[in-house]
Amino acid sequence: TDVHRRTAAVVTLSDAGSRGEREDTSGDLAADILTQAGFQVVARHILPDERGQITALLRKLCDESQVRLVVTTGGTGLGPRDVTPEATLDVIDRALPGMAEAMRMESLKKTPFAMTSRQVAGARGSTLLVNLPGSPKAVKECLDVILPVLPHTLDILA
Ligand code: MTE
Ligand code: CU1
Repeated sequence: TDVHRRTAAVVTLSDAGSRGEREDTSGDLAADILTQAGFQVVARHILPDERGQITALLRKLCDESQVRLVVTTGGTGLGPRDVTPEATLDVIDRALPGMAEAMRMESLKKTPFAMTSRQVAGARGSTLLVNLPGSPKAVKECLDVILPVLPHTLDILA
């Protein structure tokens, strides 16, 4: 695939969502914002908070689908089932801690609860993976922080 096409995947991590018991408002919002920003959202998934299932999907999106950007939402807190950061760390080959810290730092100006997300970011091959917290509000706040730097970051990664 053409590495200069701005393709993205949105992956929602939610036990209830994966059972169809909860509308994927956060995934919808992430996809809308990315589309508005010029990305082509080529994949949408909802998975339960299962580390093995998440790592398998993330690897597939990077290695087979070769999307440029994978955005996850949910599963980043300290809930007993939250494993999104661990699954992401399982698959990335280079961490980008500054991007996760920037999202937390800016978000802290809006809510002290921003400090309770363990969200991480990093690269696998030429795909950038970014965790967002699960609420629509957090999705918007965090994407607002990173959108301005995504084009250049993806150019460097390509
Ligand atoms: N980050 C931003 N920008 N805005 C928010 O409202 N909510 C926090 C935090 N990060 C929040 C945020 C809350 S309340 C929680 S519990 C954690 O993200 C983890 O959320 P998650 O487990 O749904 O990923
Ligand atoms: Cu919370």
